[in-house]
Amino acid sequence: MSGDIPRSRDIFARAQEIIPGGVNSPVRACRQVGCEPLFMARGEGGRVYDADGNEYLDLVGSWGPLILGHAHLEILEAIGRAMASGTTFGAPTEIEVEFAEAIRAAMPSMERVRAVSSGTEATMTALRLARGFTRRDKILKIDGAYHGHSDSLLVAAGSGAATLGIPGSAGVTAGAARDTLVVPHNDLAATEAVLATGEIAAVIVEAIPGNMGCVPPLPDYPEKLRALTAAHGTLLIYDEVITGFRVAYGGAQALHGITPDLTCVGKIAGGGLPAAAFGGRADIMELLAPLGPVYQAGTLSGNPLAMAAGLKTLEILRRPGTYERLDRLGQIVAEGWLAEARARGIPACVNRVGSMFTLFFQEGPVTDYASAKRSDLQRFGAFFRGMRARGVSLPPSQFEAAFTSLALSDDDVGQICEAARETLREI
Ligand code: KE4
Repeated sequence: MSGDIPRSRDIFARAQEIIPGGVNSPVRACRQVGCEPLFMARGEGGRVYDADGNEYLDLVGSWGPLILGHAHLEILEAIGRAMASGTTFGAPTEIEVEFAEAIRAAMPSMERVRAVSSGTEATMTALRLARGFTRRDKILKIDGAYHGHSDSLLVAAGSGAATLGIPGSAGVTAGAARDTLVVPHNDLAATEAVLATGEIAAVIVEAIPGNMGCVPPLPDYPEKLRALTAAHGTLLIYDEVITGFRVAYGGAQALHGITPDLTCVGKIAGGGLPAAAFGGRADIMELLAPLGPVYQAGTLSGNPLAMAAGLKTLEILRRPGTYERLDRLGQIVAEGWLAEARARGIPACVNRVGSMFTLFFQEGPVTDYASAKRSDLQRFGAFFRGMRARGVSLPPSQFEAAFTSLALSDDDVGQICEAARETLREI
């Protein structure tokens, strides 16, 4: 059981005096689950330790990047070696070429690759490229999908099936939202109706959504979406910031067997440091400055330390047995939780792809954002708090995916299932 958190509380009080909400990213504030955030002090393998020294088995993995766990020695050594030569040059370096080559080797659809510092930059620029290439202004996103916080993607679904976007955040202008249309996940009919206008530059999808909770595409969706976009001259953008190197070394596009026009990767690709990338068809990517008229830039793009961390992570992930192990760990936890919930007559269902999964507190099935929102958020909050009290750190939202890392042992996942058994008994 984890102990009290006086130091975390003190730091949180201080943090709130200067950082809005006391956090540098909103979801870390744990507001949906009715408790204060823990201030973490260190991580080691499959565990994190808060400022009060309490230990937690970690199923957040920094929201995906830490597929190998915390403070992996080989990654720390790779960063250390890179650091010995300096941290950034504002000039091209060889390691950026190695990184781009490794990304393309994993995902051949990425014929050309540009590195950036966050998933937001990657998706924002992929959309700008799509508009520049097709000379169309409108884009289509999926209700409940999150692609980072650029204006045209912070758009909520209006009412009805295929709707003109409305600002999903204060500060997003009607103009910025106007060119973004929104349709439900897994709804090919609504998607086709929008594409048939011939006005859509691109459809951007989370290849396997994680931001409504884990909600995989229905079996025929990827292939039909690919055909629909091609038929209407609309580019298909696979946002693989979560799924890239997570669900398979080649990402969801490898599982789906389809070739997107553009792909965005991040999180795991940076190995725990700030790096992301976008890439795709050469004829599209070569519109990018300095070759073409679509501008994009970044002071720390391709940062050598982040490249080193990302390259080492990818090297380790290529080792035999990696994804079988990740899938097994995810399966044991997800199925263990579901069995315990069912044994207690608690309405629950699980969506899982490999080592990313979500336990929804409802009968299910959960196939889109509207169905995900029918989950019992009170019960999820109680589950989150009970698991935290038993030393297991979960993403603080029903609408996020949990991740098992390679650093978890069989005993660790046994401990996680035992904590769930006890927690589900009490909620
Ligand atoms: P960043 O700008 O946060 O690096 O990436 C944005 C992004 C893009 N695409 C997908 C599919 C993503 O999931 C994300 C970011 N994910 C969130 C939560 N799942 C990161 C956590 C946070 O916002 O603090």
